[in-house]
Amino acid sequence: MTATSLPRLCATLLPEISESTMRCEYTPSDHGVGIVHIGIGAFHRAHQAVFTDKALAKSGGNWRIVGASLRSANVSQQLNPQNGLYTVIERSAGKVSSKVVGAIKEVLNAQEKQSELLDYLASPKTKIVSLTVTEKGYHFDLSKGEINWQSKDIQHDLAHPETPITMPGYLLRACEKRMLASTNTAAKLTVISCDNLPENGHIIESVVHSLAAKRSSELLEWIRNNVSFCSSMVDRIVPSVTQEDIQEQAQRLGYTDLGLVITEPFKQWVIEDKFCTDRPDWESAGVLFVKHVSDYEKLKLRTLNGSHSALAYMGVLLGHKWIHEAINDPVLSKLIQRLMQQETGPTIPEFKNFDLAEYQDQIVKRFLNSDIAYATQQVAMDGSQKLQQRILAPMAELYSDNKQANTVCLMATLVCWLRYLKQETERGERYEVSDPYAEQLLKLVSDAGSNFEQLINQLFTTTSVIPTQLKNSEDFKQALLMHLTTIHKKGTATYLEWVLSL
Ligand code: CS2
Repeated sequence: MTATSLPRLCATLLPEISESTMRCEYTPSDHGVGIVHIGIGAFHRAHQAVFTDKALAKSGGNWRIVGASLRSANVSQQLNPQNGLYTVIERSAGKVSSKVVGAIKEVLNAQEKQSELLDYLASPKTKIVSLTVTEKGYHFDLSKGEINWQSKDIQHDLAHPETPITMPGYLLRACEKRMLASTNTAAKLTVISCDNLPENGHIIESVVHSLAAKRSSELLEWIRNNVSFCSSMVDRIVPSVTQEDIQEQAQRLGYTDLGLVITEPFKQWVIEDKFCTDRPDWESAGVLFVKHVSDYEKLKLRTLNGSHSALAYMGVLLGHKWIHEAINDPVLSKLIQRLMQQETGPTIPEFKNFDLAEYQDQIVKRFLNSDIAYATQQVAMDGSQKLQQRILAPMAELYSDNKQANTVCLMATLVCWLRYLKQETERGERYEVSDPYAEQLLKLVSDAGSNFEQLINQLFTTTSVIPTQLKNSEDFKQALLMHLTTIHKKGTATYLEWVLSL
């Protein structure tokens, strides 16, 4: 489905690309593969692959990437006919810049190319496996702090370890193949998590270790000795690309690119320096390597992602389609400032020579960037997987410090998420809720109706959304009840004004 009549981007077209679009500054085919990336969506293409592209241009090496999609053939169809090439378009303040990235060699759709993917994952030439599979792809229960054994997909992988379907299942099988092939020197592997989860590397380490322990003690031991799991904090706002974007950009670029990504100029990657293998010269591309990444993760998850989620649920209910519209709403703008300054801000650890207020201002400016339209519904997805690290963890900390007064905007986010699960905006427009637990959550909200005691009890006892510490707090329960009753009686707009008056 080529969207335009202009020629398709590919290796042979590369020399003909006009000067205004920068081409990758190296010959991609000169470099072998050293990285497998699982979950090759737009975010990876606009983030880790861009850092790797810069490192290849600067210092070379066999660091090209084989991307894998576990569930869909879309990206392989977009990129393989283009020899893995695609354009990264940065847009802000009316300015546009474009660059063709050559870091990706090819994309494997796991459903069709499972054994090829497992071979790449197990190859000693692959030193690094990086991950962007979204929160739900980890099959980890944050509130219990352990692998979600109830997950049907995890149960599948336990029963069929040689033909896995989950990301952890693929990692486990890759390790097993490496162990079985080991001669004198084991093929070590570094795994880097790039999803918005706190201590994401530790999470995947714990999930893989738990699975390995069920398989064999020998495998668990091999993984402990030969695989390191690095946490990382990733940041770049990357909206989904539409067919209209592809059409519009083709006219400007002079070629058709079905794999292009549109993003903001800002990007940041902080990685825990725990590699047991070599790595690309990512430092030269601006990556920061640190001993502990969890403070950076807290900073970003609570400030940017927490505010994003607040804007998303409040925004959808008030009829704002885009994040830049939501942040332009005076009430939402005040709420977000207060959320960052008085609520999440005080829970962020201090960094040397770092100005938190400036960071918060920069985030508001990034949200205001209307040149990259980011849908409130995109951020609203998978709330059951996002609220804990973004909203409920800082709230629990504030409660334990007896600072309940500074949690009203956090509470409003939780309440707007519950109201969002009614699948109807204030004006009565209907929408779909996308969440791995959608069925259960929608039923819970609809069965409870205006019986909010029931809603709270069900939420506490049948889901793992609310952390135990908050569930045990009578103050939290009473506050939640009051907020739910108020939004129900007054409607979202008046409710949010009331929140600001507290
Ligand atoms: C967003 C993130 O969709 C979401 O949940 O909050 O994807 C956000 O845009 C990125 O984390 C920015 O780095």
